[in-house]
Amino acid sequence: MLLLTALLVLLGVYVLCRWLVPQLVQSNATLALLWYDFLLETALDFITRTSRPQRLLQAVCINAVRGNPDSVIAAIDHFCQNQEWAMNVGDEKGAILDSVVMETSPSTVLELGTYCGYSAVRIMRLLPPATRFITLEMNPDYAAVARQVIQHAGLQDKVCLVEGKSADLIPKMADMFGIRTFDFVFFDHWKDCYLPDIRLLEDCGLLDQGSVVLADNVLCPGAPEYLDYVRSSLRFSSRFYRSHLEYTRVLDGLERSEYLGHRDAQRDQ
Ligand code: 72W
Ligand code: MG
Repeated sequence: MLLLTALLVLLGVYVLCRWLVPQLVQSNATLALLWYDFLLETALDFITRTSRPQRLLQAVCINAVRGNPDSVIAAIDHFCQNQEWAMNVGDEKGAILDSVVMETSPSTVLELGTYCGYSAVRIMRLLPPATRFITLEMNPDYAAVARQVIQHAGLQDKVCLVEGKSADLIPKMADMFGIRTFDFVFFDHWKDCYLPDIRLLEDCGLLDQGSVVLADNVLCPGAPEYLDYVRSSLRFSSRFYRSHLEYTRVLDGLERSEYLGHRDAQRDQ
């Protein structure tokens, strides 16, 4: 009897965690954040003694074909749809990212916030080997996972992953890599760093006329000061791509801001 009760309770908890709560939090950003990024992640980290990026890497190693970037992307999306949500740009916004990358056809690319390497793989699979791609990640554990994800996709020779904070590394780009300007920059790190970092890129002269900055999550979690800045600055031409928060129905989107270059009259903008 006791055993039966215990089994029923366990089954109830499983159904709740696996289907009911995920359905309920699908459309509410705050609930989703609380559930996925706090409760579920803390519980699974504790139970499995691994981190979410490590579990994601495990799914890649099991399900993706070595040397096949598309299969790595599919394995991560499948893991995040069916096992655990994670903050990759995801398939829906990923398709917009793909199209902006292809229309820009950059020869130098900078990414801020590698996380597990999903967007790095996504971007680099579209570009020729000669493209310079630099991605910055401040968390050494995430960087280690991303290196293995990128290696699994066979893109390790095309991607340069640098560990450290964007504010420390951006000013060193010219010295470290001999790069003058970036044709394409993808922002997907802490949202309150978007504004200081786009200003830093400008101040360091790393944006050229026609350079495109694409920013994830401008609605959810949101980057309001950044949006105000790029939308009101005369040095940028900015447009919004409406989409949804990765693996959910919560409204989110990407902001594409093209740098129009310095103009003397706008010096004080
Ligand atoms: C950091 C986010 C951060 C990590 C990644 C999304 C170098 C969401 C979100 C999101 C690394 C840096 C963080 C700096 N690396 N990193 C860095 N700042 O980048 C959240 C949601 C969805 N320099 O917070 O180690 N991203 C990314 C979560 C939405 O690897 O991107 O797509 C919800 C839960 C709803 F419910 C931060 C500068 C110091
Ligand atoms: Mg993001």
